[in-house]
Amino acid sequence: MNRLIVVSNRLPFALDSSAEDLWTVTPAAGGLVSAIEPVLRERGGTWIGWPGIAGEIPSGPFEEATRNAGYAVVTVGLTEAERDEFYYGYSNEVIWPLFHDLQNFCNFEPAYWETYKTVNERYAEAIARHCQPNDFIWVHDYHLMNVAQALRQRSVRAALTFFLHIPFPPYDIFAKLPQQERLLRALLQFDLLGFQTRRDLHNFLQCVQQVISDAEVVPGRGLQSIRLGGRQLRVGSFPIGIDFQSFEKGAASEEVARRSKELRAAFADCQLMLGVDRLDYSKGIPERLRALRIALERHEELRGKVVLIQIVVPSRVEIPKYHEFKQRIDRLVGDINGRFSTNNWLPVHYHFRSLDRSDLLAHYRACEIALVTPLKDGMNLVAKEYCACCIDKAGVLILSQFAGAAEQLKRDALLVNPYDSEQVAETILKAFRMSRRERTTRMKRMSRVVSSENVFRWVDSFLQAGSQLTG
Ligand code: ADQ
Repeated sequence: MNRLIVVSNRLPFALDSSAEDLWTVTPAAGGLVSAIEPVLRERGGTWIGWPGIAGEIPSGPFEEATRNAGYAVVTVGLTEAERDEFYYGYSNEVIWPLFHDLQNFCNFEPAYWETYKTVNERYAEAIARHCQPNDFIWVHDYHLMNVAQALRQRSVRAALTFFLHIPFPPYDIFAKLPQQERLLRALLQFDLLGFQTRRDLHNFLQCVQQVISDAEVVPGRGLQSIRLGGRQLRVGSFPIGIDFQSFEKGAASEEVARRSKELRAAFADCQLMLGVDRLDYSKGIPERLRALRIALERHEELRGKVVLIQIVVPSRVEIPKYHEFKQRIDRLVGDINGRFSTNNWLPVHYHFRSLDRSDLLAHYRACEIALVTPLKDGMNLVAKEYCACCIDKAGVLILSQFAGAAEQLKRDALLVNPYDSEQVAETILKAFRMSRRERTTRMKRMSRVVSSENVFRWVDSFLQAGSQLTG
């Protein structure tokens, strides 16, 4: 088995300083980390990334905190200017909005691209320093699309693979990117490219055919191939999943059961609807609130009978656009509550903070309806986590047709166009009225899909596809 080198913008450990010379290192605990860590430990390997703080990285605290990780941890440093232009700039003001079809949010500042390349080269240097010829190198996400190009220039021969966690846009949108050809050619330097859904794969192939005239797409049954300049690379879709058992077990625990019961008791006689999102314009939060406002205006039977618990996790708040965006949400919540609340009923309960895991699970377990309505999303794990935590199997999932998760859950979720507030409003009513029997039938089927197409299977299928490269 080849050693695994995982490369992502952020490491699964965050470094922070609470005071001068007082450093803290906090391990991250997402599904991705819990799926990849066991493989890293078993095969031996290295995780390369940025610890999340600009400027010099003190080696002492980091080495100490990661000594027992079971794999090597290699840090890549960024200056403040690089963080601003590579991370906030090209990654989050160009690629993120464009790849979510939100071209009006893009700032195509030319300097961003230069810094993006410089920083990608730094990641490539770190990989080149730590890899051996037979290593399996797995690069993650949109921050690092130029890494293979930089590695090829350094004559690294190991298998280079890449997974894109966010959507890949259709050609009409991608064509706006000033660096469209350079970026595509850079991606084509990988040996395996993985996308979340067939939609993204299709869009990517369409862009290659339009932009790279010397590339030839060779259709295949599972994986497809692209021939270019005497090389052949593979492309495929690999929908990411969650650690289903850990969510289900957590939600069934006594502590979560107690918290969920308390939550339900606080809203007696109401159906609870849940929204859980990072603060991001791609998540469709204002559109969802507008839909709720229409639903309450038009359907009296919902008044006093439904409550939306909207949790917004602070994210990128230091960017002015995000701050303004938060104010839009604040105003909409204020407007809805101002118009419809009564002495004993508040339609929207809004929390702007992160929740600890049991609290998050208790919310998933307690709410009868989940509103997952991003304008576009690579996958959306919240939708899957909700299904795993639905212990009574009677929850209704209202899901955006533009979330990657819709490809797997479209049969039983209530699919909506998040831009169509009237349709979302009617779907809220439909969910509210849905019989217990129908809810259970649908949720049982969705849970089965989420349980079988879990994150461990995702890792296995990607590594399996990659093993064919060298094998
Ligand atoms: P994200 O855009 O971050 O991920 P998502 O897939 O929904 O979106 O994941 C969010 C994660 O944050 C979930 O695992 C959730 O449990 C956690 N979370 C949400 N609210 C929380 C809260 N209040 N407190 C604590 N934790 C909370 C990107 C892409 C997605 C893709 C993933 C994985 O944008 O489309 O699904 O990567 O590939």
